[in-house]
Amino acid sequence: MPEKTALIIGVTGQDGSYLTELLLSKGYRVHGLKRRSSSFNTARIDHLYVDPRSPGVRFHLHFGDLTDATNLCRVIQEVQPDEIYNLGAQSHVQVSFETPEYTANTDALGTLRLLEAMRLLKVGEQCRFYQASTSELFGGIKETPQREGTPFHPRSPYAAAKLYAYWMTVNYREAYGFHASNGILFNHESPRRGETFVTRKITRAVAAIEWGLQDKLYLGNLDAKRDWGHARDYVEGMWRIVQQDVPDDYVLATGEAHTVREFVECAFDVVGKSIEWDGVGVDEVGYERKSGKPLIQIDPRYFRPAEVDILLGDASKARERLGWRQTVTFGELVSEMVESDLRVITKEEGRNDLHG
Ligand code: NDP
Ligand code: GDR
Repeated sequence: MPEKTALIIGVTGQDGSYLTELLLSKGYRVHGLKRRSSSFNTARIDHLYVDPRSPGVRFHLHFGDLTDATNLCRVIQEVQPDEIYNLGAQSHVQVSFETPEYTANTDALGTLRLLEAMRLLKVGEQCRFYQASTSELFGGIKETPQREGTPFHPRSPYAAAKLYAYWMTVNYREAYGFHASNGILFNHESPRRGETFVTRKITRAVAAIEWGLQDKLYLGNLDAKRDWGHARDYVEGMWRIVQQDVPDDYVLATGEAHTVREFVECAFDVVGKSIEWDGVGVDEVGYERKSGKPLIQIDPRYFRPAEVDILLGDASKARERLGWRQTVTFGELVSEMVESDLRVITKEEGRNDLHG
């Protein structure tokens, strides 16, 4: 089989790093778009990077940005990819309320810029396109489980921007015959998850509290329910979506939802701390049962202007057509993230002595 070339937008993110690993393991040549930053932003892919002067290098990085159409055109023209994965986004829901215009520019118009670049450069006929769509599209829909035909009701500037990107992907498929597909992915996490998403915020805090470096964890809405899977499983699904002869849209989800509160309990459980809750609303506190020490407190700053109460997906279509299923359970995911942060935090703080 001839070697394929993939271009990953958002290569430095959680999913970008796992997808790069997957595609390299399949023999792909992988090109990634990375943003210029005043500090290093390649920690998640540093282990994959090889000096470009070495022979047989298959992983290459290009500077670029979804807000820069000429840059996207140039990179696509240079790389001539067989597959483009658009994982680039301002991906934080809470932050999108503070930066709605930037979020729209990157997440909505950025997707349009990519699709237009493919059309203008006439690569759309041979190049396949994957759009990182999201369960946030369902937002306000309380009816569960949510699947491909479920109506959309975005509840944030992020979700509204992603809704535009979703439909433009469908539109380029219908209007120009592009092989363009949406993966409607429910939350997926890992030890590489950004530190300000709730799961990683919790697992980092568990580790820091365990090592005596932090007293308390401040959180927002403990009752939100999410369908949490492992990012490594989900990038496998992305690849399978792109390999289909006919482009289409697919939900990837575990079919199991847990509250933020349950995630907290499960994470503290990994280090042998059992949590007891007392109080209501913003006065609720989570205590360590044994010592009575308050460990979790509510901070209203973390409540969102419009919340998404429940996301729970039905991935039957992906199971039947792609043969995709998740391999990591909720408990395994939480344990892996806590165990990893127990190692990372001590290393960061230079407190490796505490391992002993
Ligand atoms: P991350 O936030 O970890 O990664 C986002 C990536 O996009 C980073 O590489 C980031 O670069 C890059 N990026 C941000 N802004 C721009 C821009 N203006 N131009 C080019 N690149 C940009 O997200 P995840 O890996 O978790 O998610 C991948 C994609 O999937 C995102 O589009 C997200 O919205 C979507 N998604 C994620 C889900 C999840 O649960 N993880 C679920 C459903 C959809 P930098 O590193 O420099 O910040
Ligand atoms: P989400 O992820 O909004 O689902 O978007 P996040 O982890 O930020 O929030 C999940 C839920 O936890 C509640 N929550 C808190 N969230 C954060 N970040 N910090 C807190 O302190 C906190 N306390 C409670 C939130 O209110 C929310 O209900 C993620 C992103 O990866 C998106 O890019 C992606 O599209 C969706 O998942 C599917």
